[in-house]
Amino acid sequence: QNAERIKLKHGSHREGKRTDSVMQKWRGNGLGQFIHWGLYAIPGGEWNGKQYNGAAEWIRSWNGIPKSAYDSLIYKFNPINFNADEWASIAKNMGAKYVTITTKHHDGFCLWPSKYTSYTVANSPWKKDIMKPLVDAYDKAGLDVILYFSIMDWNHPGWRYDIKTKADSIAFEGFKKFTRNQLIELLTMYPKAKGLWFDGTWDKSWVKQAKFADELEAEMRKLRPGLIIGSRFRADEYGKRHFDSNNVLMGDYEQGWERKLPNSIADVHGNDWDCVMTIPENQWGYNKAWKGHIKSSNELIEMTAKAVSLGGNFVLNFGPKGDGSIRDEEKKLASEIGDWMKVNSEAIYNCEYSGLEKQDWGYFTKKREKDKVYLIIFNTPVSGAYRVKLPAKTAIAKSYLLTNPNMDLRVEEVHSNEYFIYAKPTTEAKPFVIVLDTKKKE
Ligand code: FHN
Repeated sequence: QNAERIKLKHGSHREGKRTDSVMQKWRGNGLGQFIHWGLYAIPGGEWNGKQYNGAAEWIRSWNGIPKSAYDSLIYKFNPINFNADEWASIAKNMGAKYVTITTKHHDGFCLWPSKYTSYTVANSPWKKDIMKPLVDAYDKAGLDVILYFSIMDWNHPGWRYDIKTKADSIAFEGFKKFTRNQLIELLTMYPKAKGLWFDGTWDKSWVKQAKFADELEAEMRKLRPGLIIGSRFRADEYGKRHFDSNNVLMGDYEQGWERKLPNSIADVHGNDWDCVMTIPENQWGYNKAWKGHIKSSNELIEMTAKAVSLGGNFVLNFGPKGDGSIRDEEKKLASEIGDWMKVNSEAIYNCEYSGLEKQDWGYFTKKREKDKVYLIIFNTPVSGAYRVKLPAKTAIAKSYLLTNPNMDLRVEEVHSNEYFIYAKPTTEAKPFVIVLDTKKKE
């Protein structure tokens, strides 16, 4: 197979999962929080009384707004209700183990006082750095921080969607230097950050920068050993993104699962991955008027369980308001998820794909390096019997409800290595967990 491989200078530089402790920690996180915050939170999806139909953080791209009027929002950025400790405590109480925060979204506005542009918090009425209190607060709460960074920058004069002329090329060279400077600046100013979550990397201009991006990634990794970078950062010299021309993942984990989840383990090709999810259909930044279906805490818990059952992390997005406060709907969902996590997180943290055949009642997860399997139940069978198939040489040592380890559940072997586990249907409409301790068959 190796002989058929294309020789790549700027493809993947590693095959298989990273095995170091930083990545092991990331892999065991299970649940994360995403924060989209910036100037777009001020209009909140509405301009002069008119609703923008797209995602609120894209409102600058709407014909209904003069670009200069949007850019002037910097003079209105004064989030008097911003409280980094409160944000961190909402995330912690939800059960999140890490957070990904927008340092700069596509509009180019920087939540840190970058010295490479004037379009930052430093020149807003707020004046102060936003990233520092956030990094410190989340770190203090025990959550890892990942910095979101959009390569695409609508505010920078050198940004191009494609490079077609000499003038484009000169402008874009300036933009590349600026991008490098900002990234090194972020890593230097916030050394506690564990990784970078890149976005806005799909345009031809950036896809053509295989060598530059590859070298920049190496420089960042050298500066911060252990740094986690997903598959959205760079393309190979043939313009292939996420997976290189030999189909090998580029980066430490697959970043393609946006607002969707894989359905089977085959979909994730043995790689680490995260799924980033919005609460309404597709709104990341604050939108005053959430429309359409708003996900319930049960749906979000199910997505978390499904992600972990297939070896990924689930990252739930929050879009704080322009004044810095978090909307009540998000706080309520976070606390409901947190209530569930407080009882059941043993089946989420440091868990992995179980290797067992999926059953109709819900999702299996398995404790890493242990013979402990969890059944996270979302659909209760009327019979009260939960079907489990185990590999030929494995038997059940003990089976119990996570909330009641002292009471064994009745187990019946209905076929060879196929079991029914009997648990009382719960009267409460909440997902619950059955634990199986397994052992090798004599
Ligand atoms: O365009 C952005 C969008 O606003 C949001 O930031 C999401 C988050 O994954 N990423 C981009 C779309 O892929």
